[in-house]
Amino acid sequence: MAHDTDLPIVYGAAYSVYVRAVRLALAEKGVAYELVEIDVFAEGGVPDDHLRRHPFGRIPSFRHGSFELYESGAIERYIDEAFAGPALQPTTPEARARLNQMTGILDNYAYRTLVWDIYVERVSAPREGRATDEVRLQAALPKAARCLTAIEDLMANDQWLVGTALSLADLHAVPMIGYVVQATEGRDLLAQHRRLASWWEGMRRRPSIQKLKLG
Ligand SMILES: N[C@@H](CCC(=O)N[C@@H](CS)C(=O)NCC(=O)O)C(=O)O
Repeated sequence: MAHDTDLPIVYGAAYSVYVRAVRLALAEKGVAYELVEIDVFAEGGVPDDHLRRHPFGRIPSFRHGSFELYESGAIERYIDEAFAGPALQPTTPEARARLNQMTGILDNYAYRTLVWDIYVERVSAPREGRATDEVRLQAALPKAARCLTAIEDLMANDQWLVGTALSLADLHAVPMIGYVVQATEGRDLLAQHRRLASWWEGMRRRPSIQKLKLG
């Protein structure tokens, strides 16, 4: 059970896509929180105390009072429903279904391709002294294009992914798009998706996104 005075805790790392999405939801609700840094890639493996919070050893996990939760989608919905502030989920069944569909597409088809195959290969690998795997990157481009087209085809309008206001779908997508556009190929792909590019221009200016330096 959580009380109004309990400060939520996000366990994770500032670079993580899913930690970022949860932090954006907290920021947009105007909720103060603590970020406890966890190194899931530590040499000795995932720290034991984190495995107790998250049996799959991923980030983020979350605590509010005595209530503990993992899986970013569940955490984002809890944040929206447990705290005051602007609603981050639409009310109609159709728009709510779209929100679930969008986050499903992002998690199941976009995340690996945009972040690992394109951003990590083009931007992080050389930064860490490793050569880009060009075969992996080139193979990812049509898959990434399919993801962006699918998202764009479902977008509610040029401003929001679902519904008529900012929602968890936008916040779930921002960290992935924020990574892929750091690669030349990712910027080119986004430019070929006019409505999504227009959405990104609006999103990247939001204070919550600027504060985490995601835009
Ligand atoms: N389905 C999980 C995915 C979380 C996830 O994959 N997080 C990444 C960081 S963005 C992670 O923990 N990676 C560590 C690993 O793959 O071992 C969620 O939505 O919370």
